[in-house]
Amino acid sequence: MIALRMSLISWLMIFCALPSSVFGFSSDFRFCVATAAHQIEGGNLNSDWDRWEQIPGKIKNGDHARISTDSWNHVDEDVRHMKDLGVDLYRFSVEWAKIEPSPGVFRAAEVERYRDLVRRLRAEGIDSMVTLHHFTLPAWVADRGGWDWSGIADAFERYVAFVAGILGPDVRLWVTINEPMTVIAGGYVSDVFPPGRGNISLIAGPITNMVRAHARAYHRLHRILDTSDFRPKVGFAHHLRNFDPGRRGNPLDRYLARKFDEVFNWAIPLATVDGKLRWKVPFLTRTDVFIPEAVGTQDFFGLNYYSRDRLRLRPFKAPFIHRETLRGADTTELGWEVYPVGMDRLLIKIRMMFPGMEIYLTENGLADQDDNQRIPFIREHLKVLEKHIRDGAPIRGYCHWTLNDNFEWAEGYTAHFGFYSLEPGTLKRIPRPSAIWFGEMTRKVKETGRLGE
Ligand code: GCO
Repeated sequence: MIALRMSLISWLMIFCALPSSVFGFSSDFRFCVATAAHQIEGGNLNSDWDRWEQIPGKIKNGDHARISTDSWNHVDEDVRHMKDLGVDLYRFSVEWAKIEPSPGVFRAAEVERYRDLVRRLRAEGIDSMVTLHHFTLPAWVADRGGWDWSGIADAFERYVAFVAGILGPDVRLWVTINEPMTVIAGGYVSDVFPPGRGNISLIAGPITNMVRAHARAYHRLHRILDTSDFRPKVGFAHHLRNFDPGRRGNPLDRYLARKFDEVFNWAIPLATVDGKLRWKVPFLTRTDVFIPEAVGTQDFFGLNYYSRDRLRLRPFKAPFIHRETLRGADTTELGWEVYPVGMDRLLIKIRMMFPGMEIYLTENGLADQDDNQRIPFIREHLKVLEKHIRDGAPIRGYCHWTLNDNFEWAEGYTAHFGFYSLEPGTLKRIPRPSAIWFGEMTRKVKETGRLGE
């Protein structure tokens, strides 16, 4: 009997000592919403994107971001809504074109606005994750060649140092560059983003400069901010997609999917492991450079996950590469396949390639004006996270894209990613049913550690 009681007690002790991950979401798991300055603030007049938006035909309906959600005049409302959503992390970006509108001219007041926001959020129990580059460049950087300019890493580092000097220790989580490969795909492979080069053979230079700029920012942030009891975490936010062959048995399609995966998904993350940035797509693009300063420059893996592409190669029919969606698949307002399994597939790979590295879902979301799909979409993706967390993965947070409907780049205002829609004219924020649900769900998960039914 005594022996039995002993063993019961030992079992109980072992049970209590088990990491909370075995049960699911720990109490310090972060729920979060994500935004980007150009998409929400308005008035970003000294940027490459503002110019781009003036070119007829570039943005659907001739939309532009000059007012957008006018976020600076709606801070009270937006912070209140974040509280309603139950988030304790807000991912937003600071705007280089506003902070350094011409070379070497830095506007402290612009960064102080962000600092006030950070403090304001903190007072409400919400931490900040700050992105330093989210698609837009100052027009003067674009004039010098943008990501092709050999001086861009220096200039980026200077700007980052200025921001860090003001935001300083109030921010623990930093994203240097958001979705570097989306900038490349949109602005260099195709022409839907500035600078609109539309030529895949030109991608090696700008990608190399992005990795260099990231590495310089990474080291500079740590030099400025690390102290004996404070060490911020710095990383990228990578947009990873699942690339699958359009025709399963077709060797051309399989090859294409493999190459997209190699270049779009992994070239940059892997360069932060051994400093080697390399890929090879015969006849189109190849590179092999060593960037020693990039080694070890991800304190966390930031994953933006949305969907998958099925690729079909048609060697004799322009544009040669066709992206398609599985027939009958559930798709969003933008035609993107709803595919939570893809998040699982990518997390498996990330955990294998970056063992032990903390992971943040820096973005996940969907365009869904009617809000019919948002709740199941989020639930299914969170289930995937829960599975990985139970399996011991150090997944630290989930950022939903996004708080309010906003300027969706080339799609203008036709894509509705927000928990809140905006009343035309007044810009009053109106909650979609999923916003209410999300608030209840985050509270329940914080209490129980489980997603539940
Ligand atoms: C991106 C960006 C966001 C988008 C969001 C929805 O992935 O393009 O990070 O700026 O708005 O992803 O497309």
